[in-house]
Amino acid sequence: MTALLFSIVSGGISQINPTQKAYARISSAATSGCQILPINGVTASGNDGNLPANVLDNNLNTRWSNLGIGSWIQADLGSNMNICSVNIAWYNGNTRQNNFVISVSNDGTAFTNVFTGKSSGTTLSPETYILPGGTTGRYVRITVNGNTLNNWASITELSVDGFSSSNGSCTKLPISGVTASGNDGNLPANVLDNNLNTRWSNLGIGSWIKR
Ligand SMILES: [Ca+2]
Ligand SMILES: [Ca+2]
Repeated sequence: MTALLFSIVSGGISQINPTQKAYARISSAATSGCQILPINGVTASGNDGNLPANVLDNNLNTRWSNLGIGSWIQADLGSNMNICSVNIAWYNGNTRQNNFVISVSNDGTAFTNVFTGKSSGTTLSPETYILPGGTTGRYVRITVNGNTLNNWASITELSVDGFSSSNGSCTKLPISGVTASGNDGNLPANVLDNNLNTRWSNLGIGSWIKR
């Protein structure tokens, strides 16, 4: 299921001021039960003393930093997850734009790029980057290819939205057998025979059937 998100970017739309714009985007994040996923830990290609774990402390005043094009930090979700979006708060995010790539991996070795773009350059708050529908992985890596001022990679907070694969698709579970408090000859197993013309029956308040 998808949702159409419609946003007014600046002010309203009017014939008086037709230059104001609106945009729409398709998002699966709004309806698929995406939520913040637990992150087991983070590792990075390096740091300058501002440690990777600083992106998980819910504090915009602490950061991970590393100097150099291609610096990366990656989150371990513990197991394969369906990933909806990645939220990144950038250090000095209101004064410079970062060039970056988001990639995902099942094994921590082979990564697939799922997002390439720039940060807005307008905010210190987390920005949400929506990934293509069907993105799955255990490891989420952000590779920073410099910013508009220098080649530092600096992120203050990182989180990942998604849902576990087991919640994503419900399947019918096998039932090996059923028992009941009693029956009148219409046996409990009749509820498992895919035949609407057979039934389990028992007389009495509190009659029960269980698997
Ligand atoms: Ca922080
Ligand atoms: Ca039946």
